Amino acid sequence: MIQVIVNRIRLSLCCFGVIALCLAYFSLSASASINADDASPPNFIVIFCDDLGYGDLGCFGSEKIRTPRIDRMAEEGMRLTSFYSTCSVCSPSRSSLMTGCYPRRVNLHCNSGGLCVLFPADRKGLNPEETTVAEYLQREGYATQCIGKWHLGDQPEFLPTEQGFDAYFGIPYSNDMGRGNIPLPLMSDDRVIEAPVDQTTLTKRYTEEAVRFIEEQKDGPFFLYLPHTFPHVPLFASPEFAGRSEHGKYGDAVEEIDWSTGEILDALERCGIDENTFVLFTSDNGATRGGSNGPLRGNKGQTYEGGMRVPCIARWPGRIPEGSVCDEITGTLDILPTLVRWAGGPGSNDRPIDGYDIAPLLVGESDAETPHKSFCFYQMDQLQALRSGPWKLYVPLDDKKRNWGAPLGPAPLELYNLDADIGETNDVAAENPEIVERLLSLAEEARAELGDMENEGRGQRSAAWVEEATGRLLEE
Ligand SMILES: [Ca+2]
Repeated sequence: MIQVIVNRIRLSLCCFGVIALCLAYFSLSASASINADDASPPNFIVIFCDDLGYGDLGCFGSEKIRTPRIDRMAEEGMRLTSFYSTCSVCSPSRSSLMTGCYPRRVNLHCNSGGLCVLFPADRKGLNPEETTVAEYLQREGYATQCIGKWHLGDQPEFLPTEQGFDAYFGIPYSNDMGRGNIPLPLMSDDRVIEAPVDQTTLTKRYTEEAVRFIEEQKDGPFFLYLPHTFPHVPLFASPEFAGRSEHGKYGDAVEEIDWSTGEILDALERCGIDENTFVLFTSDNGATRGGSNGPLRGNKGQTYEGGMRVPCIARWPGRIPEGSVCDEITGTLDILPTLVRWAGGPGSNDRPIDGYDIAPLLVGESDAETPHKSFCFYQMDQLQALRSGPWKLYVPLDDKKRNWGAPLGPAPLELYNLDADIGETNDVAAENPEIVERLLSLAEEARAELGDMENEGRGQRSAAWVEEATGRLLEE
């Protein structure tokens, strides 16, 4: 009984009876002790697609894209149908997966020039003083590897090997960011090994690296973070997949990711570690118009559901109930506290975070509910919406921001019941004044903690900047 958990950390920082909205210490529940009988802590694999939409997998309703391996993964595990990324674009979303915090808390909601993502040779990056999920797991003796697209800073100080990963293989930012004088680099740890990278074989090479890592580390414990390059544009696939999908190049890229997922699951079985490995498959934000967000409104780049609610599948044979569905509010914020607790890590975090341990939901405890009293939807520095239970409120705005181009002008208050109206088509604000009032007060709590526009929140921390940034180039 190595990991019997006895203490319970309060979920929120309470002051004068006011429950802070977003400030969470690792919550610890009885179910966190589910691996109490195991001699070794579990392995973790997080497969993180880039711009994969809510409707782009067979098990989430796609009729065009064939994803038999991911569909089988869902049959063997759980589909999480109200799982959110914290932003509709890459860098902010990834900052949350790594830190368990909303992007504004760690100041990754915009780049050094106020744009919505980091760019090559950006002076800004994820502050090395933040404790990433990989760093927590390293402390617990995990082997850690990042394979794929990083996008949390390309300066040497910000690379994965400085943020808790023993090794790194991948591209440091988006695959459309290759420039004439800085061709898109493929990196091994902190060195460029190919530039421009041959993107057609990226998914295949990521998969080979992942399988090699699993085989080498099969005695565990390990943490594999696999942030795929696709289906972000421009789209590429290996010759074996190019031209195969009914859904064009987009479908080809997703079907190769499906193959990749199967290779990884097969490797777990081959190594005899299937039942001691938790695998999570999800996306960093919703699809562009090239993909599908299923029944959801909007696309990547928006705070509508289609921009931030993402497909998610969790699998851990013997622990996560087969063929189950969880529609409670969960998200990338929760990955860090959940994995760290399962690893037997500390019951409190180094700094305040916004995520919660969602183990009770994942193992299918019958009375488990979302620990999120509310969930915030920010567009860069602007709080635009908030969900609590089935209700999603768009706060009234003088000038609604978007990622690119001029703001959209005034936006009215709107309220949707997502249980009855997942497509956000029927504004029910007028009929529900008390709910509007309650969600507006939750928005005030979020603003006080995380800030809004030029107003700083009391819980915000700093990103990190270098004096002078350089591009990642092949060494001559
Ligand atoms: Ca993305």
